[in-house]
Amino acid sequence: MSATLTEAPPRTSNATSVPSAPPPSDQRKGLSKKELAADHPTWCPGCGDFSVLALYFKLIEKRKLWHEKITTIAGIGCSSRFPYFVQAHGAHYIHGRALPFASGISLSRPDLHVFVFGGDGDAFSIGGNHFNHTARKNIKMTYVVMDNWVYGLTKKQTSPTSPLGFKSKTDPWGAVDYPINPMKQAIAAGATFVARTTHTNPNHVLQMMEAAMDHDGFSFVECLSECVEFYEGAFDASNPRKGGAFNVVPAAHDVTNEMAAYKLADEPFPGYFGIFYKVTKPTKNAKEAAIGAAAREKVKGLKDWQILQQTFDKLK
Ligand SMILES: Cc1ncc(C[n+]2csc(CCOP(=O)(O)OP(=O)(O)O)c2C)c(N)n1
Ligand code: SF4
Ligand SMILES: [Mg+2]
Repeated sequence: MSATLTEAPPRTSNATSVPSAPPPSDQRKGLSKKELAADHPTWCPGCGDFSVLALYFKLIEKRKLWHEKITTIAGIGCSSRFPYFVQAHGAHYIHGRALPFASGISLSRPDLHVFVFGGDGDAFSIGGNHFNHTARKNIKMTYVVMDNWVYGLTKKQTSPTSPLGFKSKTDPWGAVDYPINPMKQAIAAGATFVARTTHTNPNHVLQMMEAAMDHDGFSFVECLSECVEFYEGAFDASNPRKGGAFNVVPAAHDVTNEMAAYKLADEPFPGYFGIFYKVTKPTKNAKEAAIGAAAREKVKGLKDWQILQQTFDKLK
């Protein structure tokens, strides 16, 4: 995590409006769930999304991220209602467009950690192109896709991750289109951190979100999150409490080996859980910051009008 995430906010007011200095950053208490929770979530009782929200609160509390250092962005869908329920800066944005919006925040505010939450439809259907491009640009943010294999908000249409044969309002005879594999897609698109977890294993969700947050680059986490209303039991085979198997990524797996990561991602359901892929590559944030610094160096000491004059002179 960058040191700036835990720094106290800058003091901009004068002494009369700020009677005493804020406590040093290492003495400031982490936010409690009470301070982080906004509206009561409107999800159906039993929806997997509750678990992801609770663990997000836990992560913020554990890592002492303060309101002014977090931003929570989402698109549209049940899962994308997420920012409504978080008492921090954020936006519930256009369907499928959470990532470009989040990219702008990430590039312009390096002191914030940008978290994006959303569903499988938002990420891989309408937002499919944005997913690929944000990943290949390696823009620093954490993207958690709450994958329930269905469109929940619009009441049961086939999603890009619905398995073949899934009966929905758009496929009453059963889905005929081959589903995408989010892990393979993320690796192929160029994401530099790719992990998989499931809402039924809270410790693991927290572990994956924390590792993703600490990654300097585009970090993607697929979190299976059951829609109890329109796809009940979808993930039972991954839940030991329902007779399924929760297989963690083997300790010998080399997270920097792309081919090995594909191999893990290719396993049939329930597959593996953990970090499949993690590499270090320069981020777009770092590259743009370097371009900006070099440009500023060239005009160092000049007034704004002199910089403008130089630009006009060049056009002559
Ligand atoms: C441009 C546009 N097209 C379609 C919709 C309707 N719509 C809203 S949410 C959604 C799908 C959401 O599915 P997903 O992202 O999987 O989220 P979930 O509700 O399952 O969490 C659709 C098709 C919309 N709001 N805007
Ligand atoms: S419809 Fe499904 S995804 Fe939406 S809140 Fe209900 S259980 Fe969750
Ligand atoms: Mg969905």
